Amino acid sequence: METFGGKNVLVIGAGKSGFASALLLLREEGRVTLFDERPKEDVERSLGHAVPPQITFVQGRMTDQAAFTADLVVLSPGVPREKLPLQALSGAGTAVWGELELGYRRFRGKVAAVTGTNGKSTVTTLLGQMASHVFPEVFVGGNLGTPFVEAGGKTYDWAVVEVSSFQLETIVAFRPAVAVLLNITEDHLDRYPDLSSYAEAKMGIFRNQGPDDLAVVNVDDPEISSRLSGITAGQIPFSPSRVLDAGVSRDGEEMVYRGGPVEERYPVSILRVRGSQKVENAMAVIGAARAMKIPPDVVWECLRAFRGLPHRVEFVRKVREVSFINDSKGTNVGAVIKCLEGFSEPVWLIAGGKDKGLDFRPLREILARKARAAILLGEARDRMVQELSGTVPLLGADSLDEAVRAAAANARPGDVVVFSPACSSFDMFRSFEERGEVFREAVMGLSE
Ligand code: UMA
Repeated sequence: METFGGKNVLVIGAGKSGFASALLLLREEGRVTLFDERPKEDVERSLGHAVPPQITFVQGRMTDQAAFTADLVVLSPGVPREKLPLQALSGAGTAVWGELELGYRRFRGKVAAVTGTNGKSTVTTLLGQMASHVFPEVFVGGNLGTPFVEAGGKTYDWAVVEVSSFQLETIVAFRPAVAVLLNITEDHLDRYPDLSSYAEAKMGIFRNQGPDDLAVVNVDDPEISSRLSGITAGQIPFSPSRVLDAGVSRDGEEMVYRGGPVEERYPVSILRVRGSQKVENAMAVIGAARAMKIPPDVVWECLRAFRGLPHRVEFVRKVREVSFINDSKGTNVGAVIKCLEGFSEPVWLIAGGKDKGLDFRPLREILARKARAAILLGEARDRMVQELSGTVPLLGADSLDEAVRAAAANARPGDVVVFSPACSSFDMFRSFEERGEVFREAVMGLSE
């Protein structure tokens, strides 16, 4: 294993993943410089840690001059690649890795990786729970929250890692034994020129796999099914709508896995989570569990016991017969559609946030079918009004609290108020979690 003792290492971005990478490289006795556009005090406050004195902190962008003296550049997922002289660096033979790549090179054990536009945290968590029932040492993390590099230095049976398109942009050798791709719909168009480039970044999860590895793929998704020929790993397909000869499919009220002589059946009724995406997520987990040789009784029990993650179609409270649902993690249009599909009651949708350049028009049909009205807020509000007008009444709000109060004042008994923003949170909040908590507090503050 190549280590960086005594070598010159530059880490770009001092967030969770950059800081964890810097600490790992410091333990290897690398000479580490950490760059961030924010002042050191801000960075330390959000990390909740001081940057150790052995790490040189530089506020600002990495200069070309610094780049060309480096033995390794570690790029954080939130830093766009265009900010680095990548071609020149590769010409000079300098390694440019993301934290995922560094984590992979330091990891001892097998890796199951999960990506997709929506559902990846849920699938990673559930698969991680199943794996932890069967194998003594399991790491669960990645984009979900705990950086993968934190697993370095110890031996594991498996890592179950959520990986994002940003992280997959900076892999070199990352090769998961099991790779899961859930779905691909528009997201992050402030980072990618079009859906196709975003989809190609997601397909990177399969790039280094060989025939002994396994790929669990949603063959109902047109962006995925049109790219299946590029996968060299063995495939376990899943389809929420069709019956497949092999793989995981829906047969009436059952989810069925078929592989050679093996057949396993799981009733949809054992799933206790809300939302229409629950079957798709469960099928992906069943396929991945089979790839990891997790016994069916463990799969069944964990599917049955799982109650869902916070901020994902999460029930908060009923006030005067109106239910309030927190889906703050619904940060793109596809997630909102899937969330709304799960409700038969009339919906008051609260949406809006940071504008990522997504097309909001695919929401028109579902709003007309499911919603009484939409209450819009945040940076994307005006564009949402333009693209959604003529569907249902559109109201405006200047804060999440005001939106919740407006919905509560207008909703009728039996309605459901759904906060599923279709946007990221960074215009008004630090994270989707903070935004979800603010929503929850506003709902808890309503009087009966
Ligand atoms: N920064 C710069 N220059 C830039 C951009 C950022 O200096 O041009 C600095 C910021 O000031 C900040 C740091 O870089 O101090 C932030 O780095 P980062 O945005 O890469 O974030 P991390 O804190 O390292 O968190 C990352 C993931 N963030 C992103 O991909 C944007 C986290 O996913 C992940 O949990 C964490 O690593 C651990 O793996 C978050 C996310 O929003 C939850 N992911 C996206 C999603 O799920 O849709 C992909």
